[in-house]
Amino acid sequence: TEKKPKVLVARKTFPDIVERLRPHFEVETNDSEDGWPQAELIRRLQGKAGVYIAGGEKIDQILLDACPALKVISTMAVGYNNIDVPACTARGVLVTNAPDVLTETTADFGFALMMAAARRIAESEHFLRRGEWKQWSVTMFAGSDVHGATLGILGMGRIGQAIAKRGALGFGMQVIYHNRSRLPAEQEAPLNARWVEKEELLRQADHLVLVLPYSPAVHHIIGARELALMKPTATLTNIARGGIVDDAALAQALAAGTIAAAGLDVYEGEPALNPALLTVPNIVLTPHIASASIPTRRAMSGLAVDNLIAALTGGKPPTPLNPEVLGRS
Ligand code: 8YV
Repeated sequence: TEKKPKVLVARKTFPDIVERLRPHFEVETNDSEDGWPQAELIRRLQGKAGVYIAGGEKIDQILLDACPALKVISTMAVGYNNIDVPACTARGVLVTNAPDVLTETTADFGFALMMAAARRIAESEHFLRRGEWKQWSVTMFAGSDVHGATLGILGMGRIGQAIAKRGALGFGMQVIYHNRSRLPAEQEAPLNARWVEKEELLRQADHLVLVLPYSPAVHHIIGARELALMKPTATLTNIARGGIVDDAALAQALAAGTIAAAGLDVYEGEPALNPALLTVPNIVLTPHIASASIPTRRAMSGLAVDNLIAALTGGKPPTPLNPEVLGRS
């Protein structure tokens, strides 16, 4: 009898979803909540044909060279800046990600973070918890309006468009966006959305939300210079990736009143945080949970498993990133 291929589930996930792999593969799982150190990941990948990962595992040339049996990398994230896709393609390794299933949940969270920043929800809660609420005042934690304001979106992909839809249809916002490519007019119209240059986006947005994929080309694309172009009443929300924002410059801008408030779900060097971010009050900070609803995390995990099964059993993986690999034997 032919032996089943071996796969590694490098991130602990829903046990019933992992079960779906067992009829097809010999499965090794990570049962701790933490990712493995790189050397450990490489060691456990020996002889494995496929691996299930999340956004945190680094798949680079060194790992690929050290794991010649590896044929498929399936991430449960939509973002894949942790994976050297060209290096995988060069070696005939298929990479799949998990788009679409997290779009609406992530847009919900981006909107929530933006609203929390605008209306100073975290800041005022901390004040309350510290026992500092002694009297009511007219301007106490008065923030800025979300409804009717100008929503700026940097990165108008699936999640950006879902945020625009919330702003335009639910909150009567004007939407401006900047993206490498402009949406066709029939897609812009229902979102009340207008493409603008990046500088105009920074100058005009009342609430700026970052939803672009990370690449070295966009490292610190929001730094001191860009923050200085924004309105002093504006908010900045980052649900994209750490490194897009210069966190040190942001902390400084918030302390100086260059902008009013920020909402961050992602950080440079996370899970470590630039300590300066913790010293400014006008910021709401969450630990990379924008896609974290149970149904969505189950859907992401399920899609990653579907991709792994299809790719290694001669099927058609639903969401390949380098489908050109599939034709090769
Ligand atoms: C994930 C994400 O939670 O999909 C992404 O790109 O950043 C998040 O949805 C995380 O990367 C785990 O896969």
